[in-house]
Amino acid sequence: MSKYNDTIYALSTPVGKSAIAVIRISGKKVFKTLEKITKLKKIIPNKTNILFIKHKGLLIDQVTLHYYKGPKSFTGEDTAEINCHGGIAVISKISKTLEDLGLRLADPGEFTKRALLNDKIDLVKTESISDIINAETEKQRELAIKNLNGDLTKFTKKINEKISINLANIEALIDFSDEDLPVNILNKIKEQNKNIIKEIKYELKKAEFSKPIRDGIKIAIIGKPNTGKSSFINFISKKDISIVTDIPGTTTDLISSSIDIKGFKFTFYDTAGLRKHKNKIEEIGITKTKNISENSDLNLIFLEKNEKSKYKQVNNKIFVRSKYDIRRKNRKLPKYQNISSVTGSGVDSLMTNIFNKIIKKNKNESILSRERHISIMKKTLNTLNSIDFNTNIDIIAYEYRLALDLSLEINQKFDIEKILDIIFRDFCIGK
Ligand SMILES: Nc1nc2c(ncn2[C@@H]2O[C@H](COP(=O)(O)OP(=O)(O)OP(=O)(O)O)[C@@H](O)[C@H]2O)c(=O)[nH]1
Ligand SMILES: [Mg+2]
Repeated sequence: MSKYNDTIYALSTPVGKSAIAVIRISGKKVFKTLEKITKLKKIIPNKTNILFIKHKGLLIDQVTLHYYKGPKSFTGEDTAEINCHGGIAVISKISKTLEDLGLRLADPGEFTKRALLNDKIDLVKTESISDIINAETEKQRELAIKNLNGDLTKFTKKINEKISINLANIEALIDFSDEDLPVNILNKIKEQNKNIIKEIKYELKKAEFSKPIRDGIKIAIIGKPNTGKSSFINFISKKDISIVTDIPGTTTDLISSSIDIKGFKFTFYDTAGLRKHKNKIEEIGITKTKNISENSDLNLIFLEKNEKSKYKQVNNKIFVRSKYDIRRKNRKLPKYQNISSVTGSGVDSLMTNIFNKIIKKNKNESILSRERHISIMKKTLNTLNSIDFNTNIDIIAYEYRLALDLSLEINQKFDIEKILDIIFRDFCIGK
């Protein structure tokens, strides 16, 4: 049974003119609504119904209609998908009709939220639905579909089960006095604990690679004024996203551009660079540069001359010298990546270098990629790691229970309100 009393509707396809648009409705009033707008006495569930929709005697559109009777639907409630023509007036008329009939426009992600709270999908699947919709590159899609397919749920179930079994074995020892503890059983428990730790560690190690896939790889472009930073971001983005002039200090704010390189999402940030500021605007710009430089996966440092030593404090860097086309006799400085944002020379080689520096070959991606999952697994690992098996068995059991509670959090709905806001922040209306 659904936990909701109201019936919602939303356009599930993007706003704008298109061949077909899908309007989704879900809730107790779905069937009554369909009766009113179709005048049909019988709508066959799970079949394509082709019909005209009308309201108050007015013909609105010819549509195909899918009706799913709850609980056998995505949300667990009565649900319908109206595939109407994707004209702006059609969408607006159907929306208005549904409002007139007492339906409410859904909040972002509300269909999925209902599916979760009506126990049709688990928390991890909810997150992967958001990830698959938001996936912009092939690698992000691959990662999201693995989790939608249940790979992460399988992993966490396996870990939870192993921790539970070990906990049961520990609890079985509670009745023994500390002196009479069966040493062989305690040793087995310790051994098993080590195995669980190893499995979690292995997955967390791989996650170092998966998280940047999900979140995108951040590349900061820094360096002195007029070194060609903005020209470079414009060149690789194939459009003028950042202002270029010969006046030093043209760029003040962060300008970002995302580029798909072999299925990976790379986001480049053009910056004001690192230098002394002359006014408040520049000061803010330089603070932003410092932040992005410290939090990026790689820094491209555009050099004016040989001021390499100025950037000793910057980690993960590639030195670049631009304007190769106008440098004296096209002088190539072997220590740097020589490029030109006018002719494009050297840019491909720089991009390959960036890719190879970040994407390590033959790395298996982890199924852990969300910060929430990684942080829960890290906390579980720390708890398991810190257990002292020479102490009193009651204390060991207590700490083991803590570890189990932690690892269960990945797919448990307690404290749901706290995490729902975080998860549904990324959803669009209609999903
Ligand atoms: N010939 C040539 N000129 C370039 C190249 N890259 C940049 N320039 C020129 O150098 C000047 C500065 O370029 P920008 O891209 O604005 O440099 P910037 O590093 O972003 O400068 P700030 O925003 O002031 O920090 C402009 O006049 C550009 O046209 C290049 O590869 N070749
Ligand atoms: Mg600039």
